[in-house]
Amino acid sequence: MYYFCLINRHIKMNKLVFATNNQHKLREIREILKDKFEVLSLDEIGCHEEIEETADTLEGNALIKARYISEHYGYDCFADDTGLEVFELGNAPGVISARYAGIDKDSKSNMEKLLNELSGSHDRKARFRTAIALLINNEEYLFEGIVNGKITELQSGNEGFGYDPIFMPEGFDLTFAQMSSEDKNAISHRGRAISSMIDFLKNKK
Ligand code: ITT
Repeated sequence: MYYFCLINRHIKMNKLVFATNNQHKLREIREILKDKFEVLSLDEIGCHEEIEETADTLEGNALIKARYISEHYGYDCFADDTGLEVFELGNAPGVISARYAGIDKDSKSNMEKLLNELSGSHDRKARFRTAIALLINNEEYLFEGIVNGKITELQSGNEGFGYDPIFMPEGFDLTFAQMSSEDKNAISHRGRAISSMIDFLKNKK
């Protein structure tokens, strides 16, 4: 009986909800965490409501999403909020990356707006920054992942999502959208933030 409980506890500890409505992110995270954690989607726990991201920092928004799931559904969970920070534009679009071209706009419009804002500019340095909030056993933890790079003049590649076709990571001649998901995950903002979270969870057990 005691043995059974231990196994059960172990299985439960390996389940984590990822609080995102972005199916691309979900796929990336599942690939990164495969073999380590069973990642449950919002759909799988029956959460279909919109969680409003009202904070003015990535960390604040990640915490809002993770706290919502923990409070309303009682699961251990984590959430990520990601921003593209362009130095020439004072780190815009940053926390408003998803709605840079307007509330109803999509990635195509966001990229077009960014390329217009940067047209003629020689300084195209940028970085992706991800903040992850983890809520486990009612305790909160934050992790960060950054990848430096630049904004290209044109869109290239069909992989990935969001701003990937115009972001070229430092040390590469390819945009994220020209890389396989495995190669992107190995160096990306999200991959790095998740690695920190995995290291933390390993040491916690
Ligand atoms: P959730 O809040 O439901 O997780 P979201 O799509 O709103 O999903 P974010 O606010 O974190 O996610 O993302 C802000 C914007 O940055 C959004 O337009 C994404 O498409 C884009 N983005 C996030 N991660 C990206 C990545 O790895 N590569 C390219 N663009 C990314």
